[in-house]
Amino acid sequence: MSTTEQTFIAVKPDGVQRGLVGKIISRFEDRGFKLAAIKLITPGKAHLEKHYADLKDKPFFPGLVEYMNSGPICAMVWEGLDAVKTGRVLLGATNPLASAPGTIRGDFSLAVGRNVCHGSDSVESAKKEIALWFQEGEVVSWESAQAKWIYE
Ligand code: DAT
Ligand code: MG
Repeated sequence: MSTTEQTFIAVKPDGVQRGLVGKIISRFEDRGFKLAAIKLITPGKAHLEKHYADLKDKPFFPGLVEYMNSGPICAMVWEGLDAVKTGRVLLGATNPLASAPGTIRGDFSLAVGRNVCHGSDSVESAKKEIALWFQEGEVVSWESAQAKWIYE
């Protein structure tokens, strides 16, 4: 089993404005995931349209891009065992009304269009998203002192 799977996690503009960056980081740290990259960024409309290209035909697409473009985003790469799938479990369901309490969306949000965070939905899209949001060298390879206490 690989402990080096990576996922792209972002705190959306509402999460940044609401001061949830630290709390969201803590959920991933507390679970045992390792931070591999982080930056605060306002990447602009074209970049956000590319990020959500799969959804371009949805009626909510223009509003989604406008919302994502409304303030800084905290972009991160988190690494660890089953990071993509388990990362999405930490986020909760897309619609916060269906997100379980204890998840980020289930604890901090109500509306699908203000659901505070993003997480990659597959290993393949994680690779694409990390390449879109981070330059070579911004994703750091390092060994956590905790690893031997987290993994068997
Ligand atoms: P997720 O963010 O859980 O991967 P997604 O990729 O299907 O969900 O959609 C991306 C974002 O688009 C989602 O976080 C919030 C918004 N969105 C999804 N469905 C929506 C809807 N029916 N109405 C408004 N916004 C929606
Ligand atoms: Mg998605």
